[in-house]
Amino acid sequence: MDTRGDNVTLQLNYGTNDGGRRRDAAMARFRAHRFGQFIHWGLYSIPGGRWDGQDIDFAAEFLPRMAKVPPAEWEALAGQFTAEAFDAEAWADTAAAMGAKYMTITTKHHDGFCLWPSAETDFHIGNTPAGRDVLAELIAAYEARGIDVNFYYSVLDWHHPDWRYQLENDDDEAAFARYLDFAMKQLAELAQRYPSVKAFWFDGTWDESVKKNGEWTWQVERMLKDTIPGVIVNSRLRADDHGARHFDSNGELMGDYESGYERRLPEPWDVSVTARDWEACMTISQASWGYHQGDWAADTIKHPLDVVDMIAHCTSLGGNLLLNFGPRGDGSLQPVEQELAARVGDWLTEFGEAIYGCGHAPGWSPQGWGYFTRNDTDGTIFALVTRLPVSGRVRIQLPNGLGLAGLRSLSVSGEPASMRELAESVVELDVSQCSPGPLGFALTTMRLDNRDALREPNPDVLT
Ligand code: JFZ
Repeated sequence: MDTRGDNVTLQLNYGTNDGGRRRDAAMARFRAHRFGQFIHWGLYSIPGGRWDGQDIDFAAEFLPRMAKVPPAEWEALAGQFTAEAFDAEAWADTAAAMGAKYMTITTKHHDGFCLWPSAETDFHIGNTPAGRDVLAELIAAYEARGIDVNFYYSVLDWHHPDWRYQLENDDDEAAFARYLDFAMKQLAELAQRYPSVKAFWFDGTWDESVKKNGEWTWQVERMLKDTIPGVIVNSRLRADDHGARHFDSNGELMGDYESGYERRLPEPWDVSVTARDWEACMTISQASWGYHQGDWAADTIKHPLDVVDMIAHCTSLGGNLLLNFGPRGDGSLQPVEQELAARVGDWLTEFGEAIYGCGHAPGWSPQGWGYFTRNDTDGTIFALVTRLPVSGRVRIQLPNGLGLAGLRSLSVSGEPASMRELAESVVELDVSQCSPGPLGFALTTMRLDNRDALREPNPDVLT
């Protein structure tokens, strides 16, 4: 035990990584991407939230639990997994059109079904009518478009007989040890079979059984990093010696970035999150990750502007946004999701320079109209106006010493948006004479003129 001031630091064998925040090229690449596509696709995509004619709201991938589906009936879905409309090129085209720079796909969700032909179980895509290596197809298609591919893997496994939620006796301990061995072998398989994967996104690690096995989570991280140099691992994998998760018992982040923001974002003023790398994940409907055919899901689809706002919000706080897609059981994409992707992509095509490679602009507080971001390499500051008052006139307090260098807006027709200086460092953006385009008014970027001092790179985020 060593002491720093009044704080006691526990010696941990399975706590945080040595060296703190990663500054290597692979991590810099992940960070600069800022926007990725999440994909939940598996057997649950076939029933799409409906069992025996009944819609189960909330989460399609939880259907086997919520509808209490007998295990044999769930397994039988594998016989219907044809992937007849699956087209890796179409998925990758959609991601590219949206401006996603990476994609994270469910290799195995909680139901235990594997999207690759695993040697460790029969419950995999090789034993379905699809019978193709969809992960290899996706990697080829996405990487051809310059989009990185990452793997989601659920440690929780409803299908494996040795999975345990708790370890109450010796039999549980023995069974769970076999389970962890199985999962380790599956992960080694994934890393060896698909060596270009850039990151692993772990899930299903919240049960007591996993928390008692912090050493295993530490070994998984080591094994993956030994197998794929530079690979990135999220914090959700990890538990320490005492069962602390995400952050170790000394409060230090485990894994390479924090992955706890789920269907929610940090408050816009919570700059404490800029101390580390992080990624939030978000559904397109209100809640479901897997495809849900119910009206409830269709009725809660987010507006493209909601997504744009979230991308700007995350970037302004030095984080990434992972936006989820739920393809249907046959592999086809939902048109509503394709449409949303196209609209978000329109915005990123125009304003991506204020997102990609950008992060927190230190010192600027949120003012309600949107977000400041800063290019991490050259220090350029951007103001992203995503919210306008009904008057169409918004006042922006510019950061001290900055003047306006340029104003651009998208999806506004009629009179161009105008800008005037009300006072030193206070400008008013006026779109009251404009007509909204399909994305409304709230799509304006200002490029701000920096003082020379502000052009220095952010020392926190450069390699
Ligand atoms: C998990 C999964 O159960 C879900 O199906 C989906 O894959 C999602 C991405 O991850 O759901 C979670 C995990 C963590 C929290 C909430 C839901 N959490 O920390 O609040």
